Amino acid sequence: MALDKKTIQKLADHCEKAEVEAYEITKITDDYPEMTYEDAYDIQWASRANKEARGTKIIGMKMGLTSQAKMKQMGVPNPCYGYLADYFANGDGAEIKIDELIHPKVEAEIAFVLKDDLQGPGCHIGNVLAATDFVMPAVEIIDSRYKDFKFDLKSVIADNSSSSRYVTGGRSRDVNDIDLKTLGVVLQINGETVEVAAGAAVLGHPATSIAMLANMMAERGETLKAGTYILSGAITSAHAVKKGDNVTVMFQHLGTLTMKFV
Ligand code: OOG
Ligand code: MG
Repeated sequence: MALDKKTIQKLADHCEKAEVEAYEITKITDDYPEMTYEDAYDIQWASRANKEARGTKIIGMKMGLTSQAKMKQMGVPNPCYGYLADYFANGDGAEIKIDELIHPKVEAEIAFVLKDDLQGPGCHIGNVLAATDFVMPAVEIIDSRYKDFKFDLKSVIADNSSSSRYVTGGRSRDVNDIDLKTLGVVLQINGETVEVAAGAAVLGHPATSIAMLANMMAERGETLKAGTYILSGAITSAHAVKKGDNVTVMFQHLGTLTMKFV
C-alpha cells in the first residue's frame, strides 16, 4: 500500500535534514516496508521542493547505479536518478570540506550538458547525442545518509540517490568527436592508482544512461530541459576518502580533475 501525502512529506523532511546537517539515519524501508518505488520518488521530489522553497537552485540531474560494478557493490537491481543542487557543484582543484559530509566516496563520471530538451518516453541514444551540447569530466562525491552506506533501492531513491557534491571542469568536447565507450579513466588517491575503467561500464555507453533518465522522468510527466547538467553514472566503483586525501582522475580526451578533502 502506498504512503499518504503527510508521510511522504515527513520522510522528505527527515532525509533532507540528514543531508543538510550531515548525520546518519536508518534505512527508511525498515520503518515503512510497504512503501513503493513511486513513494520513493515522491519523497525525493518533495525534498527537492523543500530546497527550492528555500531558494536553492536545482541545476541538474544524475543517474546512479548504472554500471554492473556499482549495482554489485551496492546490491541493487536497477539504476536510479537524483537531482543536483547549486551548492553541490565544485570546480577543478576544489577543497572539499569533509566535516560537511558523513562518509564520502568518490567515483568518476562523464557529464552531459544539453542544448535541446529531451523528452521520453521512447527517448534513445540517438536523441541524446543530437541534443547534447558538450560532454565534460566529473567526479561525483556520494554520501549516503544511511548507516554504513547500506541501503536498498527504494531507500536510496528517497535519499536523492546519495547525491552530495561533485567536481567538474577539465575539457569540454563535442560528443561526436570522441568515443565515449572506449574512453579510459584512471582514478588515483594520494598518487596511487586505485581503479582504471572505460565509459562502456555505464550501460554499454554513457549516453544510454541519459536516455534512460529522460524515459524515467517521463513517467512523472517531467522533461529534461536544454542547459541541464547531467551526471551519467559512475564508470568506476566508489572509493571512500578521508581528511587529507588528494584525488586525481585522468580522463582520456577530457583532461584531469583534482580535489583535496580538508
Ligand atoms: C547510489 C548512488 C550511485 C552512481 O553514479 O552510481 C551513483 C550509491 O551508490 O550510493 O551516484
Ligand atoms: Mg554517481
